[in-house]
Amino acid sequence: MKKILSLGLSALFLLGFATPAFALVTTSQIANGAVTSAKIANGSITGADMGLNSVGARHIANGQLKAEDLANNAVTDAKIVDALSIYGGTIGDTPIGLTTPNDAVFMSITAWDGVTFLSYTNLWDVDVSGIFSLGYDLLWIEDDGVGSSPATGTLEIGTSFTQVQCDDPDGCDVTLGETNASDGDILAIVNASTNTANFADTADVSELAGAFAAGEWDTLTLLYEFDRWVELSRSNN
Ligand SMILES: [Ca+2]
Ligand SMILES: [Ca+2]
Ligand SMILES: [Ca+2]
Ligand SMILES: [Ca+2]
Repeated sequence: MKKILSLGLSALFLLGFATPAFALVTTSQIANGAVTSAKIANGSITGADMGLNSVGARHIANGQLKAEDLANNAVTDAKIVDALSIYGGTIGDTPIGLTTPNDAVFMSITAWDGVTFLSYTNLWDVDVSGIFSLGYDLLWIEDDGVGSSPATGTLEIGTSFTQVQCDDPDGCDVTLGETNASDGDILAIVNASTNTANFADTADVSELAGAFAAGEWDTLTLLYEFDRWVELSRSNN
């Protein structure tokens, strides 16, 4: 009688009339490649079907996860660690703390073209605890080869420190340029040559306390005020 009952149930299963409570299907029962994406309906596997950490980096081939696979704003701030560590990479066109001032600590920052420091708390615009360096630029004026006539050159600000090298034994007449200058620019000039560098007191261009014939190692410091350079100080060294 038992035998007959057992045969009867098996027959029912084969005919699809009943579903046995079998154990879950394990990976060992699925041949490699047996389940392809074509056999899985769109959306049939959801996050609830997968255990925590069940999909690791080793399951995603290089380049397989693309922008179109992620809905807009699918990765929220909560899913990203607070500490951003980039090893051997760069940040391109990525604003950090764009609208709200944020703190960032770096060992070293190199910026091309320009850096603007804005005051948010009105405590400090720039707080330098190390060496404050003005950079270095050189205005080299060659000997014009004309005796008793000074050579001429135009000093256009490139960095806040410019060294003048005058090779003309008759001296060099240096004109202050205004093409690169912006309101508030500071320019410290040092004559590093034995020949004299002459700076004129010229209205609308270089407003000095008077003409300055700078000898070797003499300095002239200027501030650009709207539409002209004005003298801050000079030193006869
Ligand atoms: Ca000359
Ligand atoms: Ca001017
Ligand atoms: Ca003057
Ligand atoms: Ca001197």
